[in-house]
Amino acid sequence: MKIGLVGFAGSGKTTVFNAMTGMDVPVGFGGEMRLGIVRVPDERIDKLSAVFSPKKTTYAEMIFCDIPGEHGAEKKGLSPKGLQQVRDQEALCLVLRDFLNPAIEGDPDPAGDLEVFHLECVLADLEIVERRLERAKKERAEAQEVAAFEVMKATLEAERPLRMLTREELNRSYLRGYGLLTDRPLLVALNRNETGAAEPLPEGIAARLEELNAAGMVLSASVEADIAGLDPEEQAAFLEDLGLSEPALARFIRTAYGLLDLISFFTVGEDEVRAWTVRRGTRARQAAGRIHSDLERGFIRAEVIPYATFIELGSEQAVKEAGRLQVEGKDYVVSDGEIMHVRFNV
Ligand SMILES: Nc1nc2c(ncn2[C@@H]2O[C@H](COP(=O)(O)OP(=O)(O)OP(=O)(O)O)[C@@H](O)[C@H]2O)c(=O)[nH]1
Ligand SMILES: [Mg+2]
Repeated sequence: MKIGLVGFAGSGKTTVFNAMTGMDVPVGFGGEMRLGIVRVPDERIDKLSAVFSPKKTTYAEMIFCDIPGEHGAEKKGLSPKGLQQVRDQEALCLVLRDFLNPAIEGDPDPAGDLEVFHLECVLADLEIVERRLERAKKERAEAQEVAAFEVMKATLEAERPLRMLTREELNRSYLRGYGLLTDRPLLVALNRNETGAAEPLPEGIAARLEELNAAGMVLSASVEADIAGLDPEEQAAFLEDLGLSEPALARFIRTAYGLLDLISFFTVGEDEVRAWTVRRGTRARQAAGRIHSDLERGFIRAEVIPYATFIELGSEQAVKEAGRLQVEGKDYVVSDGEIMHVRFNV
């Protein structure tokens, strides 16, 4: 999954990025867009790896993309280049500044920034949708496509994001390829000083996020930067002092998984224990395709063991002997935490 950190200049995106990825990109001024890969912590993989002692243990990954804000602009906002970079992301994390930044005039105004960002995305989408609608009409495109763009236009004109529309209201196959911004899943991270790090989201912002169908969380990029170099015990003590139970990365990943409706399944063996990420509702054959296209093409069946069953019985052999190995066909819907062996023939 590719998640883009967006927001206005000086909101703390690069600081968040460094803390999450362990990289050391200079902060305090825009710079270039950067990519960083983060390992998704998963205790289940730790345990499976302890059982199998594989040559290789592979966790799921999340790709963070740090997109610099617009500097020196009259109004705060995203640059055309920034907008283009945002279009390439699967999901967006909007970092809102809720701390005093000496380089930026005035008090922080996260609620105001949220509105500016939202409106900017709405207008950028509206421009594309209006243009496409005009052309569709001129070219006498099929009625359903015209109708879909009419729905999008009306939604955006009401300043509502496209992600609010249900599958019944909007056939998203028409919108593929346009990179519309307000259809992206949105996670808003309110970036605070350490004093506010354990406080919840202000009610006004929480309510607004619900309206926008977006998820939210509070973090303190400076706290995360401070704990990044500590060992786990020191980290825990530091966080506890601030009233926090875990680093922001863990919360961030959970929130993002929920937002994107992602689950993990596992493959195990002496060679490798590995986590794979798919959308909830993915069927066994498609899931097999994540591992290798041959497994999808030549799919015969999947042998499935829920993680809890494996832990309860302790080995694959014990699961088989207890008659608890599930043998499933191509249309079986994979659940979070299932261990899968795909039988295939190409
Ligand atoms: N006090 C405090 N300062 C922070 C926090 N997060 C970031 N900063 C500071 O704010 C300044 C800007 O941070 P950056 O991470 O560079 O901000 P950015 O969003 O990447 O900015 P651009 O890339 O220029 O758009 C730096 O001096 C950071 O040290 C925070 O949580 N608390
Ligand atoms: Mg930056």
